[in-house]
Amino acid sequence: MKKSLFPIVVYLCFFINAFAQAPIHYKQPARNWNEALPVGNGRLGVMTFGRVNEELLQLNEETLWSGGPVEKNPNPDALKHLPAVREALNREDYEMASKELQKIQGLYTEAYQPLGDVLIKQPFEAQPTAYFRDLDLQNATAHTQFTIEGVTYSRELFVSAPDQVIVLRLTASQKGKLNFSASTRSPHPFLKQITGKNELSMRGKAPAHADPNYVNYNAKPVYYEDPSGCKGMRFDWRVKVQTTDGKVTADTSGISISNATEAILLVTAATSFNGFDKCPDSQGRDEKALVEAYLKRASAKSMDLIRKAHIADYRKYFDRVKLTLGQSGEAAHLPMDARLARYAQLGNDPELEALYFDFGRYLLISSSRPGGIPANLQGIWNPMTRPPWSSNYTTNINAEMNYWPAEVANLSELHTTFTDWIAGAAATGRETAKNFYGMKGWTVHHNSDIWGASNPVGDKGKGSPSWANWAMGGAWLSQHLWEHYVYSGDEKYLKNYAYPLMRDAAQFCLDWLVKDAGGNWITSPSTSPENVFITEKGITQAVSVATTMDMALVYDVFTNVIHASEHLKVDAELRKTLEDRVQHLFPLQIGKKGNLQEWYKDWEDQDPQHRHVSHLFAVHPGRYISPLRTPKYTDAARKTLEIRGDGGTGWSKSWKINFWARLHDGNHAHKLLQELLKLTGVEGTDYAKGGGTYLNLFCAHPPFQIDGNFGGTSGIAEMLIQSQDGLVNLLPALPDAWATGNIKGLKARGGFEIDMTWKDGKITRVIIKSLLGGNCRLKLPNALPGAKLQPAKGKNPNSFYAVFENKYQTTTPESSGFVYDLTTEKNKIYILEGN
Ligand code: FUC
Repeated sequence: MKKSLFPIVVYLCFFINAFAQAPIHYKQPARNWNEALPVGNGRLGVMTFGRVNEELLQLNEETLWSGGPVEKNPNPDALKHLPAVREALNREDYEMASKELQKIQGLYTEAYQPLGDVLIKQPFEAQPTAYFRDLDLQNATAHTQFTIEGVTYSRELFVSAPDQVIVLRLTASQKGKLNFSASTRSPHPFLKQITGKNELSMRGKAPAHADPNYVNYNAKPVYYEDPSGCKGMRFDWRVKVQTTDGKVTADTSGISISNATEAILLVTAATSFNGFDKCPDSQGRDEKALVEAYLKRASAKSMDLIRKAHIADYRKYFDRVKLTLGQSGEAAHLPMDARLARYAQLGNDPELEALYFDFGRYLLISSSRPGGIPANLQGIWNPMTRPPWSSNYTTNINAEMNYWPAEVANLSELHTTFTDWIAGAAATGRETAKNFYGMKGWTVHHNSDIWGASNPVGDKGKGSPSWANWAMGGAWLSQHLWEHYVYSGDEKYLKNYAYPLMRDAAQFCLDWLVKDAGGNWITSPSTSPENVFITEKGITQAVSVATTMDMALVYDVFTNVIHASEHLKVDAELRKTLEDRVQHLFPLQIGKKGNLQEWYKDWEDQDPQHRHVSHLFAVHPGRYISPLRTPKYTDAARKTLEIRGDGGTGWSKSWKINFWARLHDGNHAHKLLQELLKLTGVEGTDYAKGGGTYLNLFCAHPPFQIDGNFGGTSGIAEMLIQSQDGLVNLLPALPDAWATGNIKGLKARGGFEIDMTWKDGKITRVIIKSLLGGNCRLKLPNALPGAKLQPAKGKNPNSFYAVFENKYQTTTPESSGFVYDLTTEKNKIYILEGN
């Protein structure tokens, strides 16, 4: 940095800071982790507490997990038990079926690990004034600022993706007044060394194994030794003073800086992770070389250049979408704690609701970057060696929910972390299908991890089949493979990557289906995660046959493979088989209460308000049932939701927002969004207390689970645009509270990018950017008389909009509302305006 410019730049920054605190701001430091603020670049994550005397930066690196490649056949005995399970189910002996099924279990997954902490000690005697900290979503930067004895101290923190470093800049408003030390620690065994001028290194290893937090019978739930030399991921992270005008001393107790006005610290990390099937230790990458390369590159650049590149890179994603739902007036300037409290009392803060939508996009950009691995239960932010549910991938809802906003919110590239990861899970899933069931294709059960674990977990018989033995993960994951194609139109990706995986997931389902006495194809065994039924004889169990969720998932993967094979003009034979199976799947049923039945029979639920509403997969994210095609079954789905009630944990509420949006009830979706934003302080694993939002806007299951944030963001998008029903449906579930607003940049299937403005519930202007060309069939809540649109005719010729016509369909999407066709050309923009 050029010394002569320094004071001007510093004062300018203070001026800006003092008047432009970002909407997410606070007047006090974080009291706990759920008040700390997350920053990240997909790979490196930091939670910043904003403390005055002892700032805590809690660090993560997305590939630091316990364990190593999965054991492919951990329970060779499992294979022989399937016939006994099926026999018991034929006899309706659900108790026996469950006992036998429990014998078909393998090992638990591994756990996502923290990297360690940087502690910044600034020993002040006096109390600070004018304290604030904020998280600026426009620039993906966190600030902390306060004044002590006339000196204003500030800290700026961001994580750069282009330069792969965490940057912390500390300043004092008076020359030479900045004094601090930076020390490091890690929960793992480590070696601390001075590795260069003003540079500290932390080298260590993640555990060779970590039990899930709910497994409490092993004497050593976490261990680091692996005699075979395979497991135990190595890490190396560094803290370096890039520039300062002060005096620096460094030893293994930390780095001290005195009499400075400014100091810039760079922190970066690397692990030896070398892919899901490579031993992280013996076959690992050279983490030392990696971390040194990152640091060398970043050190050579000025802070201004690093910052510029970071902001440009982040905004490339973030600026694609802009949502305005109305003005909040004074409320918009309140600190977040006061603002959430006010919102709980009065509601009416549309800018907060739009901010929550943006926060979900921010979290996805900060936790998922192309080439990396997918966001886990906590994204990339986790301080514990035994985090809740191992902070892994839970495929019976949570892992998928993380990626619901990706396509519609115009972040398609970020979806690829998830779609890429599926190949590894499918590879182990092939072994699981073969070794546990003697079947072809692949599947994943309800838990997975960075190693692509796919077996039914439970430590060979200790887990409950109500969750451990759900075998439908392959079908659900395949939906993401398909949707990434339908939005992007990337033919090569479909042909070479997605389709073979989808086809083989369908192959597993073909093998897995059996015929019931009535000649219908059913799944047996079958669960409805993680609910329990009570039979007419009073038997309380979880394992039966043909749950509605299973049937809806099989329908989904089969119909997606049918469409995909049509696109690619391949596998005509297979298509015929799948079409036949779809026609003869065990049917959807409406129960005596008028609800969509969850079970094969019209049984009661042990917990009628269970947080999982798995059977409504058929409504969202599935396309089996819809108000535009299957109104009778839509009414039944609505009844199911009414019986389930509006309660529930974080992600459960978020899922319900998506359901109500798909049922075109915007006011109900909005009511649940308001509940999702309810401020909670409940820590620990206590989901009986219901979900809400922590002070840092993380979603509370509780504990924190990021799926609820992402599901909230996708729910808001589903209220504004839907394209799963054979057309682009604009404002399908607009709540009264959002009568006037606009959005820029949402995506619809078939590569349409949509901007729209609406007033008093009526669309006034739509701008469509067609990225792939083709017919854009639009359904609007009102006519747009000035727009010279053709009324829709016949079937939508756009093949991305093909919908499988199932036997429950009694109406067409075109039969209500204002439906038009617009022929588009690739890369052209169409402006549609009313008079
Ligand atoms: C499923 C849910 C739990 C939790 C866990 C991560 O098992 O039933 O509520 O979200 O995943």
